[in-house]
Amino acid sequence: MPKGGPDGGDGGRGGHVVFKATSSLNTLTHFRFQPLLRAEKGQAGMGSNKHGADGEDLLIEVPLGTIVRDFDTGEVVVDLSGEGLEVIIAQGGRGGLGNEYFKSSTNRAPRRTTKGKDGEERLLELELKLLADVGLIGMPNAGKSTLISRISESKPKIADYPFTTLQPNLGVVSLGDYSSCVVADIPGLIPGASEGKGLGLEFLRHVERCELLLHLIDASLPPERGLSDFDAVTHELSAFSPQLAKKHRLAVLTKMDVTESRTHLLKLREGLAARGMEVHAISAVSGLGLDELLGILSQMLKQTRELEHDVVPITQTRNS
Ligand SMILES: Nc1nc2c(ncn2[C@@H]2O[C@H](COP(=O)(O)OP(=O)(O)OP(=O)(O)O)[C@@H](O)[C@H]2O)c(=O)[nH]1
Ligand SMILES: [Mg+2]
Repeated sequence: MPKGGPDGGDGGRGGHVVFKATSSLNTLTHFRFQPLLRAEKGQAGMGSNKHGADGEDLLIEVPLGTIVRDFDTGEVVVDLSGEGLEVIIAQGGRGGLGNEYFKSSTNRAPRRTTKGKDGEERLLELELKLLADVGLIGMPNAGKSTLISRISESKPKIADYPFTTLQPNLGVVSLGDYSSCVVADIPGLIPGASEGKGLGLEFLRHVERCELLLHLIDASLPPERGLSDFDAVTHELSAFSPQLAKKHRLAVLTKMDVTESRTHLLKLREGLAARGMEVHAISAVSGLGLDELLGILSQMLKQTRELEHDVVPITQTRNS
């Protein structure tokens, strides 16, 4: 200000781009339509020593279990595996300093200002690996969605044709004694899923983090078919990843309310036992075996949870 001394305020900080993990989202599809995420600019500093306002942070919700990687190096930036976890994915720029800042006893009329610092710009790749304790796997039509709808609040579409489920569904299942677990229903697997056939491949990685897999087999089909379906899914698991094949897996015979299922039961049990599987029979329609199944889940998860400790690598959490 002529004859009035320096009065240029500092510029505001640019907004950060922040990711927040939430269990209420199950897919990353919203990023497909909105791939460029830009937080608000900081305002320029103004006369009368007014600082520019900071830009608003851009808070983007991502599904719990999203892994953020640097697109070029493939390095994991953050694994958003904690509900509500907020992480700054790109730092906002710093506002420049106005001439007021440079005022001193020896320099009463500084003409100096500094430019701000550009905000961070990053190319990132997001991969979703849902966080569920228990994964439901099996051929299309095995009854996965029907089961999750019976034991949780999740209400997926259920129908008498393959590939009814197109996106994974998560459901919280109460296990009594104040504990609960998250169950994931994924689209059906077919032979060749590990090479990309059907829908399975894209979703197999969701069960990579599960403690336990329930492998559903439609008992109303002829037992030979049930067993060959079982083998086909087993094969896809190991072809996808050896770790996945090594996961604790329980065979669950479904649709036991159907008359044919009862006549198939013995053969299926024998065949699965010969494959080293523990077998459990249920009907999601009549409710047969469901309480026992949840009891088994509760026991198994208790064991694994006692061994496990939660370690989440975090780069920088917001407000820290
Ligand atoms: N009778 C009887 N029918 C069942 C039972 N569970 C599932 N079904 C039927 O089997 C069909 C397939 O069930 P879904 O739950 O959609 O099967 P899914 O495994 O989720 O199938 P995809 O999503 O296509 O992989 C539907 O017509 C269900 O009504 C059961 O316990 N008893
Ligand atoms: Mg389904």
